[in-house]
Amino acid sequence: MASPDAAALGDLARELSSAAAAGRAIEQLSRQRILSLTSAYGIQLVGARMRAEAGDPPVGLKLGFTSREKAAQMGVRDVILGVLSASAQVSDGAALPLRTLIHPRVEPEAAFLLREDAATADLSDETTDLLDYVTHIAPALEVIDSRYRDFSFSLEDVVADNTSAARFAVGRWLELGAVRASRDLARLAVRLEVDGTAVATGSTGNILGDPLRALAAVRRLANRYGHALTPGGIILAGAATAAVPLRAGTNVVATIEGIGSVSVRTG
Ligand code: OOG
Ligand code: MG
Repeated sequence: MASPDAAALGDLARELSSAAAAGRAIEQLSRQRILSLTSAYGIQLVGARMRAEAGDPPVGLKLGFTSREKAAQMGVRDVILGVLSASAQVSDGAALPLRTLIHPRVEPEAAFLLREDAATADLSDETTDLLDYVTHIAPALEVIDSRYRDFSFSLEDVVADNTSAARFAVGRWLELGAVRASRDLARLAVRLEVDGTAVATGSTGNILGDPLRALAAVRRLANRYGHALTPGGIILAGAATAAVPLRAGTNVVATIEGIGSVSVRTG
């Protein structure tokens, strides 16, 4: 088995993008070739660039596997970074059609909003603290939808597949300083409800011990693999619980104690 060259990375990005467009799962890329983590991020970034060129620009970044429960659910260890594209965003309270998705799952998350000048942050400087660039925090939910059969993959596969990113919704932004003045961000209860029933519960502390630690992970991974910060962009800090399969015709609500709720109606 050989490793993919630059042209092959483009072909693999197109294969994943076609799978997403058709709503059909494909075999894990790592079954047919040797896939390094660097090649996997290369495929992910080519895919994001192709979407941007087609009029769907990045609006932020997301972390995956920041929660131990999630990492155990998927059998992986490392934290991973993905790109949030504009078309993936669904408004709070809006309809979210599942028709085009393969086997969607939902997870409750926390989102950070970056300042306009965040894109000027020197990511290669280890003393750069992205917290200095965060203005707001909000409850969020992410819908993940692996393009791989059976939602099963290696770390490299899921990185190439843009960390299963499919849809996300963000609730009302609160000023981070004000929230931190009255709350310990590492100890807020998180709840995911479907049609009024709690289907997953956890704590913001499940996100790397403290969701603010997500910012250091974003700096490190973005610098290492070549992701850019979007001015005024969104950062999804990662799930606080395991992901829950989504069904059509339900009302899904993610709540972070003291911060608020965000919802979508699946169709
Ligand atoms: C990868 C995405 C993980 C999170 O919040 O942990 C993720 C997957 O589980 O398919 O988004
Ligand atoms: Mg997630």
